[in-house]
Amino acid sequence: MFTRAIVKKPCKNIVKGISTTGAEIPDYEKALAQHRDYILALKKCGLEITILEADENFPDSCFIEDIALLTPHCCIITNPGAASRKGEILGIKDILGQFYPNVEKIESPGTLEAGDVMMVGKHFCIGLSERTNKIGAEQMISILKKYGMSASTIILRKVLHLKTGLSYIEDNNLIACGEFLSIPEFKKFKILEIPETEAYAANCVWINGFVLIPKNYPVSKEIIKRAGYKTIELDVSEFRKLDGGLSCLSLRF
Ligand code: CIR
Repeated sequence: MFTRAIVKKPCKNIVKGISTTGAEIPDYEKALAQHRDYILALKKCGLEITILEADENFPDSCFIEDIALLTPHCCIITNPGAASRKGEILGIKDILGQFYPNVEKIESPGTLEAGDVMMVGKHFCIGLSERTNKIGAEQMISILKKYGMSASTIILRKVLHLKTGLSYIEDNNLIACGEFLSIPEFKKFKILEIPETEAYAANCVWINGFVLIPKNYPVSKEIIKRAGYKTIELDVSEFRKLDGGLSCLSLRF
């Protein structure tokens, strides 16, 4: 169960955020409204929310998931691989320190973005990506071990972050799409396969029995409902324009 979440409001400079396609610029006002609805959904799932103010210095800073990993036993501030995102961690130590007695840190030359980390109980899968390197993953593994947890790595081929194409929704159910469908390590899970045409919906979030899913992905919604979950649909079109999904918008713990 989760009891809390931390979110960060989108800033006006979100229009300058990193995008692999660059095809569409997010609409700031719309992003703000979508972010407000996201917060309401987290509240509906029973979470108490800490809302951080927007920071115009960091266009991608609303994707707060990437800058820390919050576990039941410790929290770890990351070292984002994207140059424009490295400074997003400034100030986060004081905030996390309000909730965690020990705050750990990934150090250069290690890089890691927590969108590449998926929690499965006491085990963590870490994606090696353009943002998360081997040194960063090794640092993360040894910190987790120190607190009685374990981790393993998976090499990403196509997607930005591990959780772009993968979401663990508890009870041995793993939502997966594309390159993650054939990974031997995941054979032990019940795989809920998201079709390539709805790949964006593979990034969803389990919170206390609810699954937050992006709006307008009917096949995925049906698959998740049939697996026994209550779903909450959210429009995150403006964040999608920057390759961001539902999980990226909060730190849940
Ligand atoms: C970036 O490229 O870093 C942002 N535009 C999107 C980050 C999305 N975060 C995530 O998937 N965990």
